[in-house]
Amino acid sequence: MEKKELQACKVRSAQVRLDVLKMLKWRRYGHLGGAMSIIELLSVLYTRHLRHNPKDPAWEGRDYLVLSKGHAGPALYATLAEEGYFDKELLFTLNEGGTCLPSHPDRTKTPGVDATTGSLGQGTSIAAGLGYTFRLEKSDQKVYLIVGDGELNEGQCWEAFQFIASHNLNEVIVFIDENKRQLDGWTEKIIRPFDIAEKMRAFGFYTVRCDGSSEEAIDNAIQEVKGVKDQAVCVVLNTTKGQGSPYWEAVEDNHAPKFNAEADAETDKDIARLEAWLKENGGM
Ligand SMILES: Cc1ncc(C[n+]2csc(CCOP(=O)(O)OP(=O)(O)O)c2C)c(N)n1
Ligand SMILES: [Mg+2]
Repeated sequence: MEKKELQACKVRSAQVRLDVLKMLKWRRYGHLGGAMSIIELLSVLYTRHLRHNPKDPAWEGRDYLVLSKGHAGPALYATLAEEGYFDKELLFTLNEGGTCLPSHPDRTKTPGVDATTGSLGQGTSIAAGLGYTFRLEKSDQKVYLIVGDGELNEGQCWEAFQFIASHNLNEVIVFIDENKRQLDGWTEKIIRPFDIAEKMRAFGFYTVRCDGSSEEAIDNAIQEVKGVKDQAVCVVLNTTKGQGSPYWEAVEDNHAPKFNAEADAETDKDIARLEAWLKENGGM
């Protein structure tokens, strides 16, 4: 990736992280940890890979983004707002009655949302079905599927993965956000995940690992798997729950925290730091 493009991705990540923090602080609670850990991935996908048209969200030739870990909706919404799908002010209606931005994505409510998700596991089957359709239609469209590491506890993921691998369905690119925590703690302590990349390889996937906090590493991983022929592909991202906020990374229960005075003060520090960085880097 050229320096200028990398910088554009980093600016996008900072802007989305800023908006996610502002939204959740305003809302007083929300799925912060798992939203923060996919921001760099979304930045790379939307600025460099996804074929889509914010002016025509229902364009039939588009690539699809399936956020199977639907609780990370705020990160997707902030990204879609940056892309111009809707006005940024709408971010501050998150999860309110009548909003078009429910806490979990709903394809009937939000321009740019391609799949209704939130019941963990189900997005993997949706993506498999979309990918198979593109195969049957001989279309070069792609599905970018984002799955959580705790979500892998759902057996449905493995049924869908087996289908994807069995059909060498690399129309679907599977991303696993290995942030090492799920709803109520460390995945290692709740149900041992073992080596996720090795499990995907055993299922027949060409699998690469990358640093999920580095836009450059993510882009390199995507370029690599896009070059693979006749095999299903997967990228396992090494991330941190709460990524990009020293305070929230350190909070033990950062899955869906409620804001209090301490959280407000610490989040304000993150917001000030991100705003200053964006000013220096031409993002604001
Ligand atoms: C079928 C189903 N069971 C339980 C839940 C409740 N739930 C929401 S998020 C979550 C944890 C998911 O962990 P992970 O995939 O690691 O998410 P992340 O760390 O990215 O936030 C759970 C159990 C759900 N949404 N769907
Ligand atoms: Mg997780």
